[in-house]
Amino acid sequence: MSRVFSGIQPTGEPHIGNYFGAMRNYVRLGEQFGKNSLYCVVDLHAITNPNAFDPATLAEKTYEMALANFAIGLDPSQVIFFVQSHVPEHHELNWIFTSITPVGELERMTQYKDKAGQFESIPSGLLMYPALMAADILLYKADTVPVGEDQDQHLELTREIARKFNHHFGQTFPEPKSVHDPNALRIPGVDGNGKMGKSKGQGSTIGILEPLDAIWQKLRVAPTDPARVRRTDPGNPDVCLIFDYHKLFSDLDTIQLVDRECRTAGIGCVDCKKKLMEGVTEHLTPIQQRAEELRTDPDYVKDALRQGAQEARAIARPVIEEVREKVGFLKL
Ligand code: AQP
Repeated sequence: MSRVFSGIQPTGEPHIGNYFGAMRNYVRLGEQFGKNSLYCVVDLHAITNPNAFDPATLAEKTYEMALANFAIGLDPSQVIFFVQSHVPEHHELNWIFTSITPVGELERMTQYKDKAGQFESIPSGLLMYPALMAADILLYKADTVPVGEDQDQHLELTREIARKFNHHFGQTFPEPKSVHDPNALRIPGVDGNGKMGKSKGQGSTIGILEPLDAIWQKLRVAPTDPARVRRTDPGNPDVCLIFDYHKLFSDLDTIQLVDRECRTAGIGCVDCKKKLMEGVTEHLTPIQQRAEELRTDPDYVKDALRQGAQEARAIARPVIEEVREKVGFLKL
């Protein structure tokens, strides 16, 4: 039987990159795999990036991330949804994995190289991040991992760690594979500055719970095809992030219409953005309404997380017992 695992960092408001790239797949796979699908707010990962971590807001961001996942339709009574730091077995497996993972492999990770460049003094947790991610997945012997394309390199390393552990200590772990939404491989930030990412700040993101008028203000000034200087110039949708967003939010007729009309200068960028906003409103309004409903019950999220941590530990403990024995720790 397959098991699904994925994690999301409480480093800021969940955005449409997280939603289309990963979270929507959580719901789909959750319906298919039920309690064999585990989703986790990875707060231990979040503290590895000093730019995105503030102890004064970590708990609130963790709570909000859980709430957002429930608002998109993930049902905590159908799946296992929990917070990483509530299941200490993640630390233990992480430590064992760090002892079989060469530093060179970790230094080679693109995400590490991108992030490490921001710091004069690099936290070692940032380097160890992929070993902890491998521990997150393999602690549940998960083989299916719904993530954005940006996580593929980490998944490759997870498979390598599983192979290494199995080789040294005997067959224990599966070699997990990532699952992508082909329409949402790597969603660009609304500032036009690379991949949309929470830790890049609000200028990069369109939050799924962000007020619609604030979203419009961002779309209104978002860059489009730089070669289209005047309204009468034909544009190229293939280099326009607004067109990328249309592919996520608009129906096929609208996508084809803006594609055609942009190329012939039949539609201006402002009208194209207004059409996009219609799709955004239609998609996000029910999610935002559900989030508001959830906020009226002060216990819902915390009760769900308490239950989720218990369910996750029930799977994790026997795996850790097996690992301890295979590694050769003294048993009392
Ligand atoms: N832009 C994206 N397009 C497609 N998928 C994405 N994911 C993240 N951004 C995009 C996927 O969302 C899941 C959660 O990943 P995360 O918590 O690491 O998200 P993040 O927004 O990238 O958070 P960071 O690390 O705080 O931001 P940056 O990138 O600024 O450092 C994952 O499955 C991820 O693939």
